[in-house]
Amino acid sequence: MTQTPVKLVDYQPFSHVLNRVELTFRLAPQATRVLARLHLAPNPAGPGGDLRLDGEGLRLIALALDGVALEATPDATGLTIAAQALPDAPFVLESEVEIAPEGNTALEGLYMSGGMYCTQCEAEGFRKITFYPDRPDVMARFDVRIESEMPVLLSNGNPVAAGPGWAEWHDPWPKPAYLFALVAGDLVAHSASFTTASGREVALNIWVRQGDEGRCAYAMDSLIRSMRWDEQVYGREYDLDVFNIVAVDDFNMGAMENKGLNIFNSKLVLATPETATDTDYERIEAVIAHEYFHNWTGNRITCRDWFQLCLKEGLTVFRDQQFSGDMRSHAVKRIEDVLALRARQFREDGGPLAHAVRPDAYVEINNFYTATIYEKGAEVIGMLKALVGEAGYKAALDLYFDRHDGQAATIEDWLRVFEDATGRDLTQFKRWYTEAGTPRVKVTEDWAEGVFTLTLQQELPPTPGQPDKGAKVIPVAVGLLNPNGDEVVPTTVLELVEPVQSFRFEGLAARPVASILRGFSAPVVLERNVSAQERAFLLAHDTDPFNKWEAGRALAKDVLARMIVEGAEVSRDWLAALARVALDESLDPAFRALALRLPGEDDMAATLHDAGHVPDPARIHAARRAMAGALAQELAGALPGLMAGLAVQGPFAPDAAQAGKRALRNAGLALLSRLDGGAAAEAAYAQADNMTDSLAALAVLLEAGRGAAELAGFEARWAGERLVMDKWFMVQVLHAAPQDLASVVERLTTRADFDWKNPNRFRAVIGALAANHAGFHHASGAGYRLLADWLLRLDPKNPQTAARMSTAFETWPRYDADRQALIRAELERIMAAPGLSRDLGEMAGRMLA
Ligand code: 0A1
Ligand code: ZN
Repeated sequence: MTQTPVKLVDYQPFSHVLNRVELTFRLAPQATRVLARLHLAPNPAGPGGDLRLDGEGLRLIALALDGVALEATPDATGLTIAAQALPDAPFVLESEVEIAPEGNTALEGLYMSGGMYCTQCEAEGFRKITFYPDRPDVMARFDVRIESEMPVLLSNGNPVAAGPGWAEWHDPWPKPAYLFALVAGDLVAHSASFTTASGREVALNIWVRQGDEGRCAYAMDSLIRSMRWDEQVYGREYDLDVFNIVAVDDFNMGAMENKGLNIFNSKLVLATPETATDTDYERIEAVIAHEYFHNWTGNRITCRDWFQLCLKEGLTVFRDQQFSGDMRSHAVKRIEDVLALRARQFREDGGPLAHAVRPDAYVEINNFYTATIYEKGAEVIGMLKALVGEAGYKAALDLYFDRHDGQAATIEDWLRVFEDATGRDLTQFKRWYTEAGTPRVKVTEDWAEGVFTLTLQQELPPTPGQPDKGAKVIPVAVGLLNPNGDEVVPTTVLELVEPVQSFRFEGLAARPVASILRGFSAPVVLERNVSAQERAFLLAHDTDPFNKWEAGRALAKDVLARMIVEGAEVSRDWLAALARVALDESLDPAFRALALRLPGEDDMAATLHDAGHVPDPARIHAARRAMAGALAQELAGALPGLMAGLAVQGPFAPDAAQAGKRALRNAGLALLSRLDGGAAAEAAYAQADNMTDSLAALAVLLEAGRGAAELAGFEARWAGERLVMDKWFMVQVLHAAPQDLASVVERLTTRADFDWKNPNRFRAVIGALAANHAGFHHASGAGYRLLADWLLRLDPKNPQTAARMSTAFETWPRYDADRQALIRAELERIMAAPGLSRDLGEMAGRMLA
């Protein structure tokens, strides 16, 4: 297979400018006709020469230039019109192509889901719809006419006119093709309206299948709050007469920010207390906000090329994280975000798939919608904000919107607005965008004659293709506590810019206890020799809620690591410290629930590997269970009272306060099952009146080796509900005992309702297979084999999702020689498969390199 990378250094502007696009769709499942009129002109700033249009899988029916038929033979990736055939002045290129949405299982371009037509064009799906310069720096105004028997016909922008069997849309805002969308279906709307700060009325609609309209209220409420928040916090107003959201069942990702017509995976729209968990509600709120915020950060200002993907994604994630913090709790949100960052991005950054936040080469761009570009991209913006301060950040963002509105911009443009607005030189800071890998910051402390000195040393591990790196600018937020727990130096941001640097704190009466990297002020690994006593002290006294949690986390990891490696007993001090937090009613229940969550098995495998050990998944699993058992014993007397005190009064509300209570109560239930074998969980399952509690109790029962009757009852109640049944599939796989995992997955995948071409269902089973650490890494290799079998089966149908799921193998270098050999053999089997996609081929190749 040839894998020619696209390189950032090769960027050239497009040969032509495209001012306007007229599209007509005559929809039919097997033979949709797409007529396109492209209003083109030579680009004075372009390289000149031929006109090259992208196009894949299109049957060309007719082509004409300024009304004159043109002979052209498309190749596998597009169509070239030779320079000699092109006028030196503006011209119109017309094409008619035929495509078959019904057979499109890749879910890119125009496809069908549950009887409706829908599109997904990011990153390069528009080329599967018509011949077009499918690149983000070509921005045009779109006029769209849809002809179809379907009752609801939607596209971007504002509605212009409609009649029986047709509708026309006009989008006044120039946009790249990846933001194009079309939907046609038998849909109903949950509607509302929004008045912008300047007094314009916007019609809001969430379009769903008949019967689902009662499940949209939370998504609509989240949308309205997002619109208001973006006005209040960023001064950004919505800019069309309508904002449409459509929920579809078959979707490769979470959702998509198409201009004025967001398309969502239905699991991120539909929710009732009976069908959705608190976590689902929280994600719906965050993703609705994320897609809405893209209207400014992504759509009004887009990316010049796909190497700049973090320009829109890092910034939009940063904005949605700020929003969620404002809506819920900043402390809890920060802890959750850091947990996710470490689990996904640190893992990626430390393995064969590591890449820069702005990479400089790719084979398949769909493989770069990663935790590094999204989540590390957001962290980099958080650091920028910490360095320039609130006022500097606001000035820079105002300048960004002002200067680049309507443009396709770059990371250089982004950094320049910060430099121009604040006067700060960001040359060194830019390394965060161009160099991969998670820096390690070693801390040493010194106390002499009333002066406390912190010495910070940064180490930058090699990553694929980047053996050597320059020192980063690392904002390290520090606070100092005196020995009785009072804060003597409030949070101060130290700027680490050299490989090694010392910072002095003078005038202290006694040696302080340092709270370092408060709020997780930089995405680094902190290496510090801290005694268990000092960690326990910070867990009890730190005024920074993130570091308070972090101290407990670090303590738990130290204890668990010793249990795994040395066979040590659970530390009594840790048990006592954690019990104090769990029972401290002055603390937010959500925070206490997070403190009670033991380090995950994959996290421990990474930690042990970093410390020079070879992780043994079975030992990690056993030790973690022993740790939970000991914690349950420690809390035994207090659990019933703790749980009773957390009962929720009144009707279900998906807000942070109730969700926190449920989370802590269910953490208590999990501990109780270590003592009573699951009896309380059986009762809890029977009494549950919402999905959060039902699913939590079911998981506890499965962990305890029970739950058969409950699984059957759940299935009988929810058999027709796809999103709820996804949970039923997933919970069984996540909580299967390691030795049973392969057979559980085999049983589930032979069921008639294992509709593996649906990405949600595939992820519910095959994604969960890889998330069950001890089961996936069972020494037999059965987990690895099963995953590879399913990736190879999915790849010809849906290469994008197959490639994403292959990242389950990215951690292979951590494990012992036998497991390494087993995983490499599966990756080699994948590489050798005939007809392997570019997507999966690139991923397997990078993992093996
Ligand atoms: N831009 C969307 C995510 C998205 C990316 C790629 C897709 O197909 C390859 C689909 C959606 C977002 O950030 O929400
Ligand atoms: Zn996004």
